[in-house]
Amino acid sequence: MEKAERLQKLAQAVLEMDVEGIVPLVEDSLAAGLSPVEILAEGLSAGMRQVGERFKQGEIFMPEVLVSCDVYYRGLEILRPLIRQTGGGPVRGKMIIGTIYGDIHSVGKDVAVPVFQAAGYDVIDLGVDVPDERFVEAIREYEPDIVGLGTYMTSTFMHTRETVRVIEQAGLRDRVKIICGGPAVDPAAARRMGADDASDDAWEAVGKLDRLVEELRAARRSV
Ligand code: B12
Repeated sequence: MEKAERLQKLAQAVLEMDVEGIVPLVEDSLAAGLSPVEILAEGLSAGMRQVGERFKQGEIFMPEVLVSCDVYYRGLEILRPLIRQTGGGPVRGKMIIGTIYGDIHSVGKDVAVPVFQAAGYDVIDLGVDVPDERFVEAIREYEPDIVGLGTYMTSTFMHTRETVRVIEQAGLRDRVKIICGGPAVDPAAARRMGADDASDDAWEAVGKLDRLVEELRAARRSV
């Protein structure tokens, strides 16, 4: 079977809620020589992207989305330790990411993380419902270039303003670029709240991360 065909099958398994089939399919793809990162970013995550689109179009409903989430996580469980072991190529930047305070949605973030890792980012995941102060601590601890805020509801996207304020008060705002992600984000609104950008598509966001890291490095050079 061709690589493209395997990736397509993995995406389809997520979309078609193949709870039983996903584990053998992932194991088979690994045995066939596909890398854990490509299985995740171009197979399973591509499937979750289609799930999100179908839900948006009203073609599928919440119960189906949740079964697809389950299929996605079954695959992710096999791949996560392998991704940690193998690492990637040259690191393009360091990022901390977390679902913002008051928000427990995890799937979008867990789809985005391997896409960013596959693109060469060293990503530290802080989990869900992350208090603003935890972002401050993590900036001090990990010294990232980028802070990724997962905001999956309108109300929690609006919380961005508060998170940015707390980071600013800690005197850390100039050290990082901040990007919001989730289905309800808007780049102009994110900037008005003090962040640098936003994206509702992890694949598109990679270009934004690259640009933000460039800007940050240029600003650091000019100091
Ligand atoms: C699954 C789901 C749930 C699950 C979550 C399971 C889990 N473990 O994550 C459960 C059932 C728990 C849930 C709960 C709730 N949910 Co809900 N949920 C969804 C649903 C159907 C799908 C979300 C999803 O997984 N999408 C697929 C992923 C892959 O897409 P994504 O999140 O957009 O992520 C992509 C990008 O945004 C990007 N990205 C993601 N993160 C990041 C981060 C960064 C930094 C960047 C750059 C990019 C990026 O990458 C991903 C791939 O491109 C959405 C509907 C929707 N269309 O999004 C509603 C939705 C998000 N939920 C909603 C609501 C209101 C709730 C609840 C309040 C209860 C309710 N009424 O349903 C609670 C919230 C509780 C809380 N305090 O958080 C609303 C939010 C409305 C709004 N605009 O405010 C939505 C939009 C549904 C709706 N239309 O009403 N939910």
